[in-house]
Amino acid sequence: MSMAPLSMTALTKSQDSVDQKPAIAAIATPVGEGGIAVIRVSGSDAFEKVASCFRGADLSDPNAAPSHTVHYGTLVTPAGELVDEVLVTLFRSPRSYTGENTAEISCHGGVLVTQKVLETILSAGVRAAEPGEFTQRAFLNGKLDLTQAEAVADLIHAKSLRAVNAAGQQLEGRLGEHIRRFRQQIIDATAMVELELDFIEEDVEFANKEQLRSLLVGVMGELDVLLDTYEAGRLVKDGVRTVIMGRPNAGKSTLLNTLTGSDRAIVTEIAGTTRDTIDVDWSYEGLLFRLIDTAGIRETDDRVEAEGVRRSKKAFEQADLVVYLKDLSQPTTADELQELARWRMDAKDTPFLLVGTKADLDMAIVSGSSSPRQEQRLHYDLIISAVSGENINPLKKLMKERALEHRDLDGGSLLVTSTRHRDALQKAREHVKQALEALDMGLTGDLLAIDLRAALHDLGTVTGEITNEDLLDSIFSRFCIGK
Ligand SMILES: Nc1nc2c(ncn2[C@@H]2O[C@H](COP(=O)(O)OP(=O)(O)OP(=O)(O)O)[C@@H](O)[C@H]2O)c(=O)[nH]1
Ligand SMILES: [Mg+2]
Repeated sequence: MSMAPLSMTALTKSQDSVDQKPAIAAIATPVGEGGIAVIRVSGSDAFEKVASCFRGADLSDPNAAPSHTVHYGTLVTPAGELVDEVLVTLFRSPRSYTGENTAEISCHGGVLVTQKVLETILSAGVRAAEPGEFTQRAFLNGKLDLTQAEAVADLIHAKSLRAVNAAGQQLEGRLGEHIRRFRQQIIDATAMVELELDFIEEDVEFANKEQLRSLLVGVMGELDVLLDTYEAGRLVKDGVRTVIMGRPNAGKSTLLNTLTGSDRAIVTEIAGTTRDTIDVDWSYEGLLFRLIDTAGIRETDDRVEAEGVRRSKKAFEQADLVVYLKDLSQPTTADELQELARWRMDAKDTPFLLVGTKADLDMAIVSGSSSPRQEQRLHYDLIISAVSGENINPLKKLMKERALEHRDLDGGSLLVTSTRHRDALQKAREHVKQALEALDMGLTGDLLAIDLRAALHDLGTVTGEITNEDLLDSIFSRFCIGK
């Protein structure tokens, strides 16, 4: 008996040739006023369409307009009306981003003139591109694997240098290479199993059971190493969700403003000023923090404030880092001590910083209104003052240190940054584990092969060897139009 070949279902990607698809067009630069704007046109008939409204070299003639050349001319409407002076850069298939014939029209960078250029191209019978459609075509034409296509969007949306680096590595294809290596190892394992299946009637034991076992153990170990990077990868890509919390008037909003150098949050001496959580992105030494200022926690009859407190608690539950502020000018009550102990406990493994604020004021402990015994039970990580600036830089350093503690992150390592990849890798790992168990239990090769095929399938979904319309739609809808 021999197994069916390792063919994959729902394989929509063309491997070798470029699909002949009609041209699409979009503005590739941000909407706004600038020196120039770029309109991108891609598709098998892109050059003919652009040529029909271009006065200059014959762009559809490969001799007059070879690949990777730039042509000056004017763009005109079908009625012959001048639209703009433009430069058209040509990339002939397959030597382009999408793999198709692509023209990039550089025009003057005004909002209306750019729109008019696009409309002129559309009036020549070109369809407006959907978000991410150029990159989707690049993927379907085998120019990029799916991890690389996703990295393009990550790079565009990156809000910190580390996120840029992580996306850059993925764009280079490092994740894809890893996955293809895993797949090859599993294909090798499947081949060993199939060999055994060929001889099953003759009751041949795995000649190479140990070899198969060590191969699978190796793959599982490497999958674990990659999966372990997800926690750091998520922080790098999405930012460290940092919740600033504490009692009303502790100085939370002041700290948010001080860290970000803005006046984003309203600060007053009235306890209960902040009613809703406020998120501000803040990048420090290449790491993105998503700072969340919360409503001060207290019992209240005010319905708006109570809702604010509920939101503060929710933010706390989702935090990657908690910065709890305690106003040092106020005595620490026994209630507050208990409350603090509870927050610490509820934070579980989430790093928790206890920070004393308003160090510039007379401390309650000094003025005698708080008992030294109570204060001694509080171990402040730092004591700061937003007014004098005392310890603000050390606080930034400490926040970064604690956020990355136990989250392996050295600059050069490859990170899994997407939940989609993490989920697929986890599933693949589970199937490899089941195959190993089947092997150890002495189950037959056909059962083992089922698990191995499932693992191959899951890995294939990461790089896009296996894909379907829904998955592609959900990935490319995250892109901007023109990419
Ligand atoms: N002297 C001094 N005053 C501060 C400091 N930080 C904040 N304050 C003052 O303390 C008061 C409360 O500050 P906020 O930042 O609004 O406090 P909060 O924790 O956001 O308060 P709620 O939003 O009401 O929960 C304001 O009058 C601030 O100017 C500090 O470091 N030193
Ligand atoms: Mg506030």
